[in-house]
Amino acid sequence: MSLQSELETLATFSDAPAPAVTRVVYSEPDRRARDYLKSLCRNAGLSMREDAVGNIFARRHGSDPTLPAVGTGSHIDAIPNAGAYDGTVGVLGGLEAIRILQRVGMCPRRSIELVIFCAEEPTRFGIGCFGSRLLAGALDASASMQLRDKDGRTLDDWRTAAGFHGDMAQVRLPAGYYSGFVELHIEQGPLLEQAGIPLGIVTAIAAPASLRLWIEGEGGHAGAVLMPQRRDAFCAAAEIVLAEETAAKATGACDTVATAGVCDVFPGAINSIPSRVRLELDVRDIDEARRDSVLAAIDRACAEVAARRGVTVRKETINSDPPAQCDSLVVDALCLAADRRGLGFQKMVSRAYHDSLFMSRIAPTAMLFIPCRGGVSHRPDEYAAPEDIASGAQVLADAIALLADH
Ligand code: HGY
Ligand code: MN
Ligand code: MN
Repeated sequence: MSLQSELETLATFSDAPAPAVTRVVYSEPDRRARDYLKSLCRNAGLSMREDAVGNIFARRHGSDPTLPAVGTGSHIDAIPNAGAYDGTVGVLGGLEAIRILQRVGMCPRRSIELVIFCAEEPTRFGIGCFGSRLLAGALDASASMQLRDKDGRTLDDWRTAAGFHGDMAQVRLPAGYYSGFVELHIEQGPLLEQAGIPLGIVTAIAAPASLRLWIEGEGGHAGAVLMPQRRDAFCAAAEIVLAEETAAKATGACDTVATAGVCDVFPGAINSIPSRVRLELDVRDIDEARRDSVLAAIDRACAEVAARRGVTVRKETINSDPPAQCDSLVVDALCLAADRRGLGFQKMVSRAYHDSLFMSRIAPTAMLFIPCRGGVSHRPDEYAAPEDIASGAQVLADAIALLADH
């Protein structure tokens, strides 16, 4: 079966009708996708393990098992109504890279390990990358047990129902576990396609932050309450969202981005004044201080709007992470590998976050991007061309071979 057909098969494990893909962690499609990938890894002769939260490790042993391995991998979970390539290109491309090296009879000194990270997307528990955060020690095991979905069901409950048991404190990998880590991923932006360049070598990953705001006003009859008496929670929320957008634009840097992707209005009836709103804001920048200036502007806006409109605003910081600088050894291996294949590349930053953002805390890490059509991602029309995926897997294999004999 070809890499392309494996990607197409993987896309069928979904809670949404094709071409959309919805595959939330610990869902039935997630379980079926895991089983499918484990069968592919088994067929490739890899030895496997799963940790207490569901990260999967598939290893090809090197000639010197005492040496730290070279890691590669990505995620298979997909946000609602997403596409077939986000994450999966790095999982199946990583497996293909291992198979390429097997086919050419390369026996590396270092073992090579494919990692299928559990839950890169924030869909279920509101925080992204909880699998790689736990691996890197960026999320405390006991704190992770308190993560809850929007119905209050805990991560611990979900993971045990999905068949994952064991001590969460054992998930964390020891420092030095990998000598290097490389993630293949679609760019999720338009730059490579616009430049007609087949590969992007990532030198830094943006600093993501996400906030949850609860805004409480006073409900009432949409017809009977006069405007001066109103404390409309949704109007207050709208002003805060616009203040977030204004602050992001005001930095003058294209790398500062922000949005409000979640907005729950209560009671949600056309003729009832909103008494309560839950907002979730996402703010990012490659420069942490600039990102934090937007967070500070949001705080000021919350205080000003609350005072003027007579509402209360409660804030929870879901995450506020530093950016990652990729490692020059791994970046150079990717540049050399691309050069040897005669493939053009450009160095670039990643504005999307990835599991590599956390793997970079415990291993020298870099990423390899391939173009995606129109820069589209997190949509059913997300698409990467088979030849770009194949080039990505080949250069990934070559870079891993360099790192595995280093
Ligand atoms: O949101 C992100 O950057 C990633 O796709 N989860
Ligand atoms: Mn994504
Ligand atoms: Mn992704």
